[in-house]
Amino acid sequence: MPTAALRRQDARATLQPLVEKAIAQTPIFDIHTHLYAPAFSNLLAAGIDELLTYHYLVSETFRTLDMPYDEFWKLDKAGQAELAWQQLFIENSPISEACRGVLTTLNRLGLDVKQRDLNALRQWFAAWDPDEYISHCMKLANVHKIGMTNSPFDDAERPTWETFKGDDRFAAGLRLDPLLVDWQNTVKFLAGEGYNVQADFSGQTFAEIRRFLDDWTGRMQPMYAMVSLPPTFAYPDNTECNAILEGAVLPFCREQNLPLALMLGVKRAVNPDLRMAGDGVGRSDLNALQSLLQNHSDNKFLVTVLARENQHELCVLARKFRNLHVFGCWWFVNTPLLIEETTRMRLELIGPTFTPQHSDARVIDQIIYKWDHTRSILTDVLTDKYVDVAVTGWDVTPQEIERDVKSLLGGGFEAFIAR
Ligand code: HDL
Ligand code: ZN
Repeated sequence: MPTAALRRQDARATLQPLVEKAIAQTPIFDIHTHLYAPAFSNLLAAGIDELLTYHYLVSETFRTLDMPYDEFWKLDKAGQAELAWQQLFIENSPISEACRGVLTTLNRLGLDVKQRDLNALRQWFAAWDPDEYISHCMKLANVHKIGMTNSPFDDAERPTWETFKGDDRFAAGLRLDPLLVDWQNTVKFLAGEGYNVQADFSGQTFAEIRRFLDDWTGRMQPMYAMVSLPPTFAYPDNTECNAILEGAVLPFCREQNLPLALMLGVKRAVNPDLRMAGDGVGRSDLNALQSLLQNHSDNKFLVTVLARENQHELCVLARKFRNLHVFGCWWFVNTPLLIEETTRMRLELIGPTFTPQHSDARVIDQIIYKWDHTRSILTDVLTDKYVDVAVTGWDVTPQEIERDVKSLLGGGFEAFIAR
């Protein structure tokens, strides 16, 4: 009788190629990004200078750069990119996940990073048509659908919604942060847009917020509404955020069968001098999420958390509430160590009933590396889990592997939002 180790080895030899093939060949629904369809023209970022000035690299650049912050921000995009390239790739080895990602992307695009020639790279990117380049990156990343982050509060984005009639490659996400975390300013914006709202929520305010939500869901047809909330978010609580959730957002989402995506644990502007790169992380009190789930069983919640310390509790809440769909290794969790730990924990606690990753890409080229890196980790972890049951005599079939992978890479999300 072969030893247990030999049985595992045999099972892995059979299963690993099947898992690797299924994950490589299954087109991905990337459910949360900051990418835009070409119709949003100047909002879509692409190419080497955008890759090098991605805010993850900006914060890393300042680790070894003594230049005053405002001197950096006065530089043009190319100047900032050259500084990042020098600091992170030439004077230090580019082994952080964000730097490695740039190299994975360049390599998968067929570019020779050995040359370390930034200007040669720029010429290659400059030759592409923006729309064709989007499809090229999606093909290399095997991403068939990109979830956008769309804000009715963004002056640069709002006008395009008067003419945008959709793009099959993109799905909208209705971002609500200003409504929920900055009410005193947003109430003025809403009034200016013709909604009869009062800062103290008197009169028709909640009905008018719902009319605003109705107008924008009508325009965008979003997959979900979404908001990022700080570690201090509490529920129930006597705050404007809670009042708007209770009085408008949750009832509206319930009636529209529209999931609410909660991204918990971000501390905005920890270092304001870093601008978009200046946000930090804090451990959330997930009693707030537990109370939301207990009190709003007819609402659907998509949740990702930014603190490593919150991942386990989020999984346990998913075991208790079927109206909670866990997704992504968000931002500071999107590193090989934490993707592996988080994905293994989720598979072991809730089986393949979550969405392991979203890219959060801000530059279209990034979907190439963000998904390459996640696919290889998911292949290893999922194979392990199938080997664990194979040694008991339970053989998952190739069709079942394909079914599970399709669910993990967007199918489960689509089933959840359609339910
Ligand atoms: O709030 C969010 O959606 C975050 O993803 C932020 O946009 C953050 O700046 C980011 O890009 N993280 O990956
Ligand atoms: Zn994001």
